[in-house]
Amino acid sequence: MKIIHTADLHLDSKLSRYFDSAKASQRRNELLLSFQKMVEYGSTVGVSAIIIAGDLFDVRKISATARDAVYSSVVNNPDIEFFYLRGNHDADTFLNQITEKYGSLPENLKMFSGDWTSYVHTEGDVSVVITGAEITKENNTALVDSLSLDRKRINIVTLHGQEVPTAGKTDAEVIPLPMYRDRGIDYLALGHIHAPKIEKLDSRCTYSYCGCLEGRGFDEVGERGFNLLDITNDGIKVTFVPFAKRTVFDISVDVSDCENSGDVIAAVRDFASSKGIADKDMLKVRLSGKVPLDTEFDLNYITQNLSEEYFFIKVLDETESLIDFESFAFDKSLKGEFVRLLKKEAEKGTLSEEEAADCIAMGVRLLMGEEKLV
Ligand SMILES: [Mn+2]
Repeated sequence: MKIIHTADLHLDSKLSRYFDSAKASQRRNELLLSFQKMVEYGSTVGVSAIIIAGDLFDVRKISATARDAVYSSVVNNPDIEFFYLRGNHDADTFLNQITEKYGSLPENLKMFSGDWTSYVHTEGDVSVVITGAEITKENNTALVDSLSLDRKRINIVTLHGQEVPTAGKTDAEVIPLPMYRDRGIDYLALGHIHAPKIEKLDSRCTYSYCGCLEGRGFDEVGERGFNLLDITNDGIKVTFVPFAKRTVFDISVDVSDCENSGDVIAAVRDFASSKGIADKDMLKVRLSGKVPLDTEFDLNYITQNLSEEYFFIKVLDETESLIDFESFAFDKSLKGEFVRLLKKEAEKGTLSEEEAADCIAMGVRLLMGEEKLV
């Protein structure tokens, strides 16, 4: 038996932090398409269930496009049972709207509530019990005490919340993970944390945050996808399947040897390709290293050039200025006077060496008439 474990799709995310409205709309469609393609993939490899461990939607007000596409994916795949556990981002909008528009929920869409609900899911001679409960601030600490599983069955438990080491009183949606040890769980299908992780909880149980299906911003760097469970009566094999259309990267490129903006562009390009970063990807580039004070990098020009090559790029200048004090020692200009003054302040201890270097870099750039000051 094969089961997909997915979570945190965040369909209809606004995505306005980095993208203009056209790009945000494109990316929103891509999130939806990835969901549809994952279901198609499941159908192709013979998956009999898809567990959505929360945050299918991002916002209360969902688009008709996303609503209808998700509905169609469910009804057009009657051989797959969809186990949809709502997360902190999910509202009742989707369920209410499809009930209103289509008359009822699809038969193969199984829902959960604030109490434990179990479904027996069978295919051939393999039968699993899928149990889940939606965590709220009212039930978050008591929930684990009321979990009762038949240890003779293959048990999958699904939850959406932040893993925490102990069960303290809190308003947040938390999962006191150690309390789920030795409860007869074979696989704990979690949602809420967007970075994928697969670990053992006890000798019997594997727990996993499968992560979000697509990275949306620079807090979601790295591979994204879903988990594919291969279940026999001997056990559960868990495989992470990378599936995102685009990957988000955050890289640091040493530009110490670059003399101008063109060199920086070439250095970023070389570094990105050495890391296997493709033009469809999104990247944040931190320029690092030490560059001479009189070297001028034009961040706007660099960004615009590289924007032609990647889906999205953000360039930050994190370089340090190399200041050759000797070269200013006899400089009769205002610049030389300024550097000598600050150097003296640093020697007196009025300014730390770092502060003096920052002031010198900023001041000298200003005096040289550079467009960008920071
Ligand atoms: Mn969440």
